[in-house]
Amino acid sequence: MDAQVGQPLKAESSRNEMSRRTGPRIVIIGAGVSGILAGIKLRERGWNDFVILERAETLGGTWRDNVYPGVAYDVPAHVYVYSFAPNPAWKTRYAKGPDIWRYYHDVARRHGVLGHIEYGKGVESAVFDGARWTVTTNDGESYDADVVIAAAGRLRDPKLPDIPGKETFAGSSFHTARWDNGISIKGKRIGLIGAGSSGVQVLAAIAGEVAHIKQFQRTPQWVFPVEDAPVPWWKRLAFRLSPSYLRQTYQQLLDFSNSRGALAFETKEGRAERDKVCSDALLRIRDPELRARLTPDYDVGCKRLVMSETWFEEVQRPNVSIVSERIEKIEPQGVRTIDGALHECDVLIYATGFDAHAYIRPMELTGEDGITLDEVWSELPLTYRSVSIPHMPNFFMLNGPSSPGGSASIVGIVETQWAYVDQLLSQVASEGVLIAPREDKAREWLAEVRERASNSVWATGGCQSWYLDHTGTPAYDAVTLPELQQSLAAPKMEDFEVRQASQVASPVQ
Ligand code: N01
Repeated sequence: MDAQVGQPLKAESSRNEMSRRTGPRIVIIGAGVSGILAGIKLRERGWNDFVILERAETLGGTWRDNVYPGVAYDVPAHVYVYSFAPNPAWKTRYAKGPDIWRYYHDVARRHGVLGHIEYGKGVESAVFDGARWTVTTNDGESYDADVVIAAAGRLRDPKLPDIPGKETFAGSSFHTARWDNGISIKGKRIGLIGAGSSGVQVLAAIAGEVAHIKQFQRTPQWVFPVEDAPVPWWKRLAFRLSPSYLRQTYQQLLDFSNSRGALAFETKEGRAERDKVCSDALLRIRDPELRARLTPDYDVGCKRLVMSETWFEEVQRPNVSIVSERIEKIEPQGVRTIDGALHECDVLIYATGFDAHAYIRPMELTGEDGITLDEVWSELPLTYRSVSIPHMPNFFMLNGPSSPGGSASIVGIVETQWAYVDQLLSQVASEGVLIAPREDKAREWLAEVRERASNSVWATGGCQSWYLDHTGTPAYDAVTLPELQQSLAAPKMEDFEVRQASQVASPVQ
């Protein structure tokens, strides 16, 4: 009997049962942009024996978690889509968070993925028994699988700063990725810690409705002015009536996005034009003293570039203050800086970013011969081409460690990674094999990635950022999407250990 869609896939199946199934039994971890993609692609293959385990109560990853005022994506909307599901309906040039969430939900629904998702299922462990995986969730449920695909996202776990006294604050406080809509900010005194993309978007969105906002800025960020605008009705109609026009627009934006992504690892001269746009834009800050405090002392692109048009005016409102003094502690009434000043506030917002290096952890992974992920990753998160891990057979990842970074659209990256993983899955299914990368090849590849990234502006630009790992080396591959597509065009099977496992993934009928 086929597995029930949406039901736990935990039965110990016999070889006969497996041969009747439509493809290997697969567990996907996470129902964000990558996990939904994996589900769609498996269904396209006609493989329906999969479940997507999602720890939250709905899908959407980043776009479910980030609902703060002003949340939007700074990659043009018409390219922030799956290549096979263009969207003629975007209302603005840069899509707002809720519209993006609706898009991904809608695509998942149209492609029949919703019924495969089980919610409230935080994966705690995955253990390989020599043939198959057993995946266990936080409610004690177990799922057995021939293949596990981790699509757990990267900027996922909010990072709260280690500031003394946080718990003593008498007002309301929350992280931008855990925005509390039950708390009104209207007319309130706001403390906003952090000046990255989230902090800038929040400030620009709420400055007009609060009594006062103090943004605690440890390091200024370069802000690239990008102007948002509504997509006029006639253009949306044209997109709807002409799929080729919509496709052409997608392609043009993709080319633009690729060239922008590449700026992170171009020479300083190559980046000069963008640097000038950013420094010229700062001249819009009229008060020279404020302008000086908002001017970074590192290279543009070293930290993830912040993009906004409205911020330049909003930050100059009389009810906005930029506080550059270091925070000493948090007290019941507000934030105390090291100059002794107490900045009183009613609501404290942490726009302090994410733990960008957790990857699939805290999930515990035990692979062949009892080798754990902690052992394989004891020095660095060792992967082969970001999609597979030595000693972890038939375990694949999307947007895993060392995936390309920068400002490029993540969708193109995960689609490219999927096309590669898909080729390995074909072999798993047709030959009933276990596939894991060779450790020496993974080490070689990771060394190449780190060498490449060490020449990028992330490493040489003179700043600290979440791009850097604990060794101070960028944890992202400095390649463009076309380069990634080329390198992942076809797996080099000699870089993998492929062995038969008679109990595993019997050839698909
Ligand atoms: O987080 P961040 P984010 N005391 O890590 C400060 C994506 N994103 O949520 O720079 C005081 O960039 C920290 O200061 P410093 C995008 O990829 C995209 O804003 O470390 N300050 C910094 O200012 C982005 O890059 C969109 O000195 C402290 C801030 O907190 C990524 O998410 C929108 C502190 C953290 O900035 C993360 O952005 C939003 C402390 N103890 C997010 N600790 C798009 O539109 C930290 N900070 C695409």
